[in-house]
Amino acid sequence: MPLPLSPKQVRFFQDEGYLIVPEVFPPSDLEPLRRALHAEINRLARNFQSEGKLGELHEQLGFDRQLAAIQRDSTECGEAIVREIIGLRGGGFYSPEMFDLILHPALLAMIGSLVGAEEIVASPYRIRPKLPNFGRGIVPWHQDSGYLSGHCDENLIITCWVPFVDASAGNGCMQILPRTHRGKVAPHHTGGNADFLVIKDEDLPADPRGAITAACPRGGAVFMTNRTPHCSTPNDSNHIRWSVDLRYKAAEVPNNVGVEPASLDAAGNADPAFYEQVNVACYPPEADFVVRSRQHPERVVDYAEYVRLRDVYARTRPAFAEVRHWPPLAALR
Ligand SMILES: O=C(O)CCC(=O)C(=O)O
Repeated sequence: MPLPLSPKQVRFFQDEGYLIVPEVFPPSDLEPLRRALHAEINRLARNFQSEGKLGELHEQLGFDRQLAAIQRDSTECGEAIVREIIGLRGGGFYSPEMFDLILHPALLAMIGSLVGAEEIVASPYRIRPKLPNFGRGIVPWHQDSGYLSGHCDENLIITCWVPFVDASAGNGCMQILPRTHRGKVAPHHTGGNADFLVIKDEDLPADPRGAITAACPRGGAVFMTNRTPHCSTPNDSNHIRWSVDLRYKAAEVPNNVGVEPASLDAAGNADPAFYEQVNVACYPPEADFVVRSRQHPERVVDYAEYVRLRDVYARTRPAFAEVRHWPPLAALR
């Protein structure tokens, strides 16, 4: 029986805005996903090889190093594979093994301690292959709410960051500003490193203790709130810092469960007031889906439905994608 978080861990999360649990599941539970990702990298690399764009596949280097070697040989192929894996707006890598991780009973037991054990909705995730010395992997200071619609600022959305390798300062784990998650969402700007959003230093919520380094071993997870400022630093190691950031929330938090994107009125969606009136998802471009429901167990998605939802959102590219506008960094310089 998977264990929920202890009351002490829950209190720590509530006070600090984050929690690192070094042992959520045995590290071997990640092997099927690591193998599936490795197979996908080989598939994409072989395609480039057959097009004459890539010489060596570097398969023998294994999951932790292969993509970095491909990137060294061909920036074009390396970056294309990274983009394909991360994806945006419904794209990105997915597989039964990825789905199994999202529904991992040990993770859901802990998420249940933070958002309520009965009803849990999962939101879009990002897999991040942070290559060694790869500038685009450095994520500037932000709160995840910066990426979400403003009507969800006061809601709790859990980021559950799961490394596929031991993550440390050396390979570019996250930095987190503790005890700063209760205020308003800080102003963000577009045009940060690699086009990520960024909070300028002077706008970062202050905490006398400064940032913590969120090192986390494989098999563990870092839990954060959507208003917890965090960033991630360069990978100075010789291997890839693989991770995924999963997102979960209670069923009461705005979501698009059961909403087929084509059913929303595009004209209405152009009006910001629209978002005040209806239960629009916190991140409308991608599908939310039920992963636990005591009241309506039939609503818990299976893999086929999960794939269908991802696909329909990716194809529809809803007109209501842009719900929050931040000023560009450059304009303020
Ligand atoms: O994985 C990283 O390097 C950054 C993750 C992040 O910023 C996030 O999960 O919001």
